Order: sequence, then C-alpha cells, then structure tokens
Amino acid sequence: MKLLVTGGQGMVGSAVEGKNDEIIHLSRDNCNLLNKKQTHRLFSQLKPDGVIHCAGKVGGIGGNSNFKGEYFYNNLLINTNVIEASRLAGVKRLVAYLSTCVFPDNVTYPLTIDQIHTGEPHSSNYPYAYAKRMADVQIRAYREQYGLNYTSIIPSNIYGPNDNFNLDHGHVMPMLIHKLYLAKKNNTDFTVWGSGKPLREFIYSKDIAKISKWILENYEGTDPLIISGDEEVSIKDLVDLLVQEFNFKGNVIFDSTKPDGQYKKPSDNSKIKELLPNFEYTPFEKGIKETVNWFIENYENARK
Ligand code: GFB
Repeated sequence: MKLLVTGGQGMVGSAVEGKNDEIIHLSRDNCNLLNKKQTHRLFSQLKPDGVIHCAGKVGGIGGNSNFKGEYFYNNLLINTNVIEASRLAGVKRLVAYLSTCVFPDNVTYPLTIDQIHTGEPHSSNYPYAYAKRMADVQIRAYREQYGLNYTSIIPSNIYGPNDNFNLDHGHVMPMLIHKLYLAKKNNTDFTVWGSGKPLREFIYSKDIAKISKWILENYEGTDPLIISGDEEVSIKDLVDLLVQEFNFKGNVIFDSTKPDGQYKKPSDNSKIKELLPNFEYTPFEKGIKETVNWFIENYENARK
C-alpha cells in the first residue's frame, strides 16, 4: 500500500512504519497544508492508496489558551484541505486524528462517541475542539455522499519521542520532562502547573501509530474509534514517576496560579479492545523511560 502520513515528522506521524508498504512521511517543508492548491496538487501527484492524517496545530493547555485563533483557523483549514484533497486524488482509505478534547465539558463518563457533539467543549481548548469536531462532520458527510471509507480516531493524551518539548505550549508530559531536565542540570526547583489532581489517560505514540495503521488497513466500521490507555493517572503520579526516572532530589512546587484544565476525561475504549484483543500496549513506565532517554539523547535537535 502507498501510504501518505501528514505530520510525518511529528510525534505520531514519524512513528508510523510498515515493512511492505511505501510510506511517505509528509512534513511542512514538502507541503503547506493550509494552502489548498498546494495540498490538492501534491495529493493528486502522489495518488496514495491511504492517508493517515496526523498534521495539525497542537499543544497543551498553554498553547490552547494562548493561540485560540490560530488553533481554530489552522486546524479547520488543514483538515478540510486534507480530506477534500484525498477525495479528489482518489484516496481509498483515510484515518484522521481527533482528540478526546472534542467531547463536551459537561459530559457523562466514560466518554463515548455518541456524545461528541452534545455540548460545549472545555473552555481551555474549545477552538481546537470545534475544529476537530468538524473533521468528524466532514468524514461522515463524505461517507454519506461519496461512499468513502474514511474514518477518525480519538486518542487520549499521546506522549513519546519526537514530541514538542516547548516550555510554554507543549503537552504535560514533554513539558515536565524538559523542566525536570533543566532543574536537574541547573540545580533549581521543579515547577508543576496546577494542583496535580487532574487525571489523564496516556497512550504511547508508537502504540497508537501501529493501531492507526491497522485501522486504516482493516477497519470497515463507520464510527470513530476511541484509543486510550486503560489507567487514569493523576498529574501528581506522573510527576512522581518522572522525578524517580530523573533521580531528581530538589524541590517540587505545584504552581496553583496555573490552570488545571479539565479535571478528568476517562474514555470508553471497548470497541478497539474488541477489534484488537491481543494488542500489547507499552507499559507506562517503559514508555516514559524511552521518552526521557530519547529527549536526553536528542536534546540539541528536539523540538523545543
Ligand atoms: O497535556 P495538557 O497540557 O493538556 O495537560 P490537557 C494539562 C494537565 O497537566 C493540566 C497539568 O491539569 C495541567 O495543570 N500540568 C502540570 C501541566 N504541569 C504542566 C506543565 O508543565 N505543562 C502542561 N501543559 N500541563 C489537552 C488539550 O488538554 O489535551 C489539547 O489542551 C489536546 O487540546 C490534548 O486535546 C490531548 O490534557 O488538559
């Protein structure tokens, strides 16, 4: 299969691999996905059989709060262009990445796909969430009008090598790793945002990359699939694991002037478990170790 991965240099895109396939990892240097003409031209030249669409303007609670307009505009345009370019280029199968933040803030737990559009998303990331919801709408509409076998996945908090380790806009895991690295090196305090109480489900980038490729090749259903780890981990527990991994002996400070965001988002991953009952998820401690080691070894060139 000729497979095109958008966001191919990013954390998830770069982890998509396959021995018997031709995989093209697209980066922003190859194509500006905000540009409709460029996107359509490239897709019709390459004519891939399948597309895994990971590209997007993404970040953690800081990025989402500071760049609301950009997150809305960029994601809406990128998704719209990629899905339409795929259709016009005759792409048979497509899997687009959404996020568990598409769900309403006021929701019944666990998160289930019938609740995606039922209310306002959390205030910390509603522009990103609405843009992602529209990808779900576009895919559904294209299935109904054009009969295309396109679908989406809804991952919980992804982490892994090649993430964005920026100290203001990154997600919690890469930011904490980078902050700890500096605190240890400079013998300073380690500051964590918020209360440490919120709960998150983490999933390793290499696991979700494998699963999304499997979905692209095998899934015949129409519904989006939620992909998440089984365990809810508090930010405090994550901090403890990272402190242990770095063997950090300094002060850990919880900065209550910084936001907690959504308190929790446990999700219903029963469908993917049914489809892939034997998939071996990377244990959390192992994934953390690999990510920390990757960051230390690639410090100079890591995105930060
Ligand atoms: O990954 P994160 O920024 O985003 O995690 P969300 C936020 C949680 O970690 C909050 C705490 O409870 C923060 O208070 N936290 C502690 C930190 N220290 C830090 C830190 O140094 N940096 C960061 N970033 N957080 C994102 C959405 O929500 O989840 C995105 O904003 C996306 O749209 C993603 O959907 C999956 O988990 O709150």
